[in-house]
Amino acid sequence: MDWREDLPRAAVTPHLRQLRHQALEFYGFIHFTVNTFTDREWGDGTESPAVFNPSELDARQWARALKSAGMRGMILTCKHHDGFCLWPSRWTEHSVKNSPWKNGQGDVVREAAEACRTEGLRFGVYCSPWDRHDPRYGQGKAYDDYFVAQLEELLGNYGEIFSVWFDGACGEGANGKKQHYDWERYYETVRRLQPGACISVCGPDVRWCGNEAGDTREAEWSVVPRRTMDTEKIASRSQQSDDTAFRQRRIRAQDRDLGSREALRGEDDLIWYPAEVNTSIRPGWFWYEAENSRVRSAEELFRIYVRSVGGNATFLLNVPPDRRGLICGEDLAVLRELGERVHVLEQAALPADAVWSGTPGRPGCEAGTGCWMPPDGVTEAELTAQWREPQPASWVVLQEDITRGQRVERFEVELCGPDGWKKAGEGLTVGWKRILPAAEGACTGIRVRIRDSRVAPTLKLVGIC
Ligand code: FUL
Repeated sequence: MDWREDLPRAAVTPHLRQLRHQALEFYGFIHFTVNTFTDREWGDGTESPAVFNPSELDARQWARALKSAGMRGMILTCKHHDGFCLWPSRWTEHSVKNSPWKNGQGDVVREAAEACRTEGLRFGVYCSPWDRHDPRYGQGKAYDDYFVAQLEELLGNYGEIFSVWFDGACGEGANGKKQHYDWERYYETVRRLQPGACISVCGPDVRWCGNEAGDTREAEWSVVPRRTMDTEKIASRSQQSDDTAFRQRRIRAQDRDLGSREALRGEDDLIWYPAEVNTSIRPGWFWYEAENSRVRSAEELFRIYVRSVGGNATFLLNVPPDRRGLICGEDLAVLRELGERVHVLEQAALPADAVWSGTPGRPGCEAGTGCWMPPDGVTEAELTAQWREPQPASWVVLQEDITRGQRVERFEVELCGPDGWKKAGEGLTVGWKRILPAAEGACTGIRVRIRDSRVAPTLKLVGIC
């Protein structure tokens, strides 16, 4: 195929806010609300604010715990489906202001935002469109007005926000209330108040990966057809299981292939819409005493990290505080151990004396300059680095320069060990980052063979650790 046919696909690039979001790689979800005190996953909105009374809430402890795992941000469930607000909203009585916590004078959103700033994390807000408490839900504009007024509080009063997470869940069922959200108005509100924030999941900037278990795709493409983002369908997914048109739609967040050449054939409206993998450290999203013994191991979470961050997605890991308002010891230990492993991966590099050879880069984009890129028309290429002192390699880390789009479609990696060159791994996409296990004791060279690429490939990092 003539490489020029791939130009439009390779020409789709991230917005600056998406690029900054991708660079965060790993950040935490904090699910905390009345559910923490009632042992429910979905509150029904009838909970009394009186149940919300954490005895030792310490958002600094949350921030430190997330940081210890190598996370760079925190997203707080400011309002979950039950409608209870963790900040003293002017627009409802259903909030912390009517709880016994701090005699109604507290503001969890403020404490979390400040803790993030102090600990050097970015802060994001989850605000559920589905609201089971507010009577305006289902009344069209009256609810939209309420929701937008709440967004204005969250986005106007708590400093810089990096993510506004719009959940698509709705369990109203066929005979339940129907609210047709005014998404355009919600998005306009976010852009106006927080132009640097990404609108995630039911939004145009970051795509739900399609499951909540931590599963990832073998090939995760950030360039997908615009119709992948059909908010009305995503938002009502749990209401529409009987909707045949919905089931027959060719593109769903869950589909295995959203962006290969085959998937994009005939699609001429493409967008940059990168994936986020979200899952919980425990079986539930909220804390339950009974699940203290079911915290996932650092090893399992690290595997998800490698496949998500190292598979061109971001990783949002939920860590729910308990009734004290603290993250428990079990979770803290796992996060610390996970952080030690993540830290190793962040050191991936090559020895300073590495000498490059292989397909020459175009002028200004030679190997070793921070971004190698051969001339136009070169879609198969190889790049080799060799050095003197043998270096242990448990992992290989590759990165494309995604400011030039996502290009690599198939690659192989070889390492030069004591017995010469041996294949260490292979893959399809690279994108922001690809992390591959490499069981090579000590090596003196690495070779990346690009077998196929949409227009000339780029590599901004080739590293081992
Ligand atoms: C889902 C919600 O229904 C869960 O309660 C949780 O908040 C999860 C992150 O998203 O859609």
